Amino acid sequence: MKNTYSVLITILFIFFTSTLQGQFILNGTASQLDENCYQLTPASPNAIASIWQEDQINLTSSFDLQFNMNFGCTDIGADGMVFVLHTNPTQLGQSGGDIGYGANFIPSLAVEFDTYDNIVNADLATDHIAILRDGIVDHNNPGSLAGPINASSTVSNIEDCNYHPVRIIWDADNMILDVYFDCIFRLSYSGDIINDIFGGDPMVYWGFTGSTGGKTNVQSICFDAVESTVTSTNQTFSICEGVDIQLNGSLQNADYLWMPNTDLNNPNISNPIASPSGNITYIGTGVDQCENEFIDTFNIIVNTLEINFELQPAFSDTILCNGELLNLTLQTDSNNEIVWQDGSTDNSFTISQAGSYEVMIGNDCAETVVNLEVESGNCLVTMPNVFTPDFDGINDFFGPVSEGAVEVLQFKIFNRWGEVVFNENTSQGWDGKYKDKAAPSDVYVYTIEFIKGNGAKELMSGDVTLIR
Ligand SMILES: [Ca+2]
Ligand SMILES: [Ca+2]
Ligand SMILES: [Ca+2]
Repeated sequence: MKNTYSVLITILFIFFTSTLQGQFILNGTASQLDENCYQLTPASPNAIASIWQEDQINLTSSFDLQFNMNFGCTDIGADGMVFVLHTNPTQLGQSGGDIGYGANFIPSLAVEFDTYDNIVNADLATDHIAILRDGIVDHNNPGSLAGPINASSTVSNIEDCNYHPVRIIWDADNMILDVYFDCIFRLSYSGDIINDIFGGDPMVYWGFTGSTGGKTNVQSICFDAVESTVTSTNQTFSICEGVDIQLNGSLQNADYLWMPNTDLNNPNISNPIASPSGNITYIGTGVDQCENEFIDTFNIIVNTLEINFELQPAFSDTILCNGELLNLTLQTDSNNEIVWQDGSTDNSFTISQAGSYEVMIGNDCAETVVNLEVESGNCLVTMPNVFTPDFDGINDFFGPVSEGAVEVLQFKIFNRWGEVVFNENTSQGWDGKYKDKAAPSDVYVYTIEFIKGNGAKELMSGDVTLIR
């Protein structure tokens, strides 16, 4: 049974920590090359393609996407690819200068990577990027929101057979979209995308379009490194003792360093399996292909399968002393929740009348219920002022007198010269002997510290007359 439960828990955690990238829906000439790579267009004229993630994202949350784009090997080729946020996951656009995007995409927000200079669109002669909305590719139109600007900060041509790292970050709090190309910041758009473009609906599909026209190129995209939802994550998971959990770092397929590196199957991958025996915080630092660091924090709470606790005062000999309150204190693992029968959750509880009480102590994996029967009693402790240690069975010892239990912590008796004649932690008390001889009749001084039946500590002092 326990193993079945473990497997179930592990699967759930993998599901909840899955990243932004799921399955793509392929349209037009798009095809999947391998696990991480998709070809949008072959080198044939007027090809049109789009690929869309099958799950929507919510633009009220930030995202940080990284992927690698290959625009083919022919500088005189065309036309490029476009990153698009749109509402229809099967949408195809137009070929040629529309780059597989175009008038079909209302509403949409897009980042074009344009490798062909269409004069009619006021393109740049160099390969360029721009931020667009609603399918508009004409840079003279206000729908061309930012750019165009050279895609690369150093070279004019990106149709060079190489994969180029691209990063698109949506900062939902500040409503800023940033675009990086070849690890260099290139372009930014600031605006209320949800309301101004998508009519208030934050749920959109993300994907890519691409096309060729009279000129062609083989164009493809790889998702070797995909960041999930925010730049750095800080997540807390609660697991049962003995159950593994997978830590899913923000970056996939990246070098990672996890600290501490204990109880991990591999501290240098992005998604190690952790088998912690107690609460632990793992901090993983991943480095992407642009040398950016991503820091992921996983707080793992490990719940015991057995509930350990300590109740003070120990309950078997505890009573509610007449005229007093009974203050209970419960110590248990910090992961455990405490619920008293009145719904209070502190680790202390005050009882003012006799009766039945109950406390539940539990965590995500186990719980126990403790029933308390509280009886009232007389806890008054008195110290006699005279005793007669002649061993006739009457009044032979000097010590605390009580109906209830008394636990002596310290009990000292002094003679008139200040010598300690008795120093023992016993409630039976002093038998009147000092150094194995009968101490003389006299007045002696005492101090005593003890715990009463309700757990309360008390200190008393005074004098007592020994009579022979
Ligand atoms: Ca070109
Ligand atoms: Ca163009
Ligand atoms: Ca070019």
